[in-house]
Amino acid sequence: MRLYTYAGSPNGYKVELLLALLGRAYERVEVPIFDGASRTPEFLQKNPAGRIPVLELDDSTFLPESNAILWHLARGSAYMPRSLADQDRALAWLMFEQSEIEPVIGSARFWILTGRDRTRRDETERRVAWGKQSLAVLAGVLSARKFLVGDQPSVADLAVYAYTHVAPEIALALPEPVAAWCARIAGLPGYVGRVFEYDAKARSET
Ligand SMILES: N[C@@H](CCC(=O)N[C@@H](CS)C(=O)NCC(=O)O)C(=O)O
Repeated sequence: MRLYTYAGSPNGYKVELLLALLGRAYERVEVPIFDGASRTPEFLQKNPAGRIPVLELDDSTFLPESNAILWHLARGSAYMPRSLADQDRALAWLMFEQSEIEPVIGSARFWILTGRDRTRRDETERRVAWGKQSLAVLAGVLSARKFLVGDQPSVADLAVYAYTHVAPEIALALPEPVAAWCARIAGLPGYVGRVFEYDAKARSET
């Protein structure tokens, strides 16, 4: 298994977190996305959308989209909910993450940390306010239960955790139930944290 990823990306991190929790071996290939490395003809063969993460499987096929990769890796593991009904619920959280967290908290964070907010102030403010609403949704759910689906950590928690736990970097405070849930995830055996840093090229908008 080979993972094409970028160290500054929480989308890439969510996959590496699950791989670590599962104790799975893989080859890691760093893709300098701000040098255009995810847009070369060669990389576009792996993912026509030109984005990381991409997982190269043992049969030499490529799987893009962080949450699809999580789903693939979680199959047959303790991180896949047992019942089909709970699997449906986990899938709903993966969709929630891609519509209410990643393009919301993730985009606002990227713009603010790389100075891109200066050219899109209104949109940044809109997404920060929207991110606050998404965190409130999570707080409501997590005030009543320990994990997002059932009473065990699952693929749903890992997908949602990646951009949620870094929300405080853009002054989006985590409501108490969400902070407590993040601490539960960070306490899982095999957990790996990550210090995300954008390289200098990420800060220049071309
Ligand atoms: N929905 C995709 C989003 C992936 C994504 O936005 N990747 C960014 C890094 S976080 C990327 O590769 N950007 C490089 C580019 O767009 O050229 C996923 O969850 O995997």
